Amino acid sequence: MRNARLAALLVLMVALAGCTSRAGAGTPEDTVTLTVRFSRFTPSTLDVRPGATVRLVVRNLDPIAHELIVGDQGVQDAHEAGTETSHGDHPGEVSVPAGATVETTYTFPRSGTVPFGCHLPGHWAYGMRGMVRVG
Ligand SMILES: [Cu+2]
Repeated sequence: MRNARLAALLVLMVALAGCTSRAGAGTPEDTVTLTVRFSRFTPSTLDVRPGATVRLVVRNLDPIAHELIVGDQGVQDAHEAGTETSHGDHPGEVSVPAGATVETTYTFPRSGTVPFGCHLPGHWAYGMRGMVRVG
């Protein structure tokens, strides 16, 4: 009888542990802070776990506005060519006013690399970009 109760408790504990180790979709598992200064991101290279949902906090120390766009090269090209001036509706895309700290959440793929950067005029070309390495 006592062993049966113990076994039930063990099953429950294992089930709960399973729940907590699997974050639901859109629930950040990690937080990374990107600092912007002189139109550069620091760090400019990030390592994340495969498939991780990451909360990205951006601290803009510059007296000018920036943005953070996370996404594959197609996303980056679209933003470089586009005219959208404010972001915040899509995961991984956020406007960063001068002196502000903002955040966005992005779910990375299972492998590969994902670029990020700022597409305000001239910023990408100047070097305001970086790379996320998955795995
Ligand atoms: Cu910028």
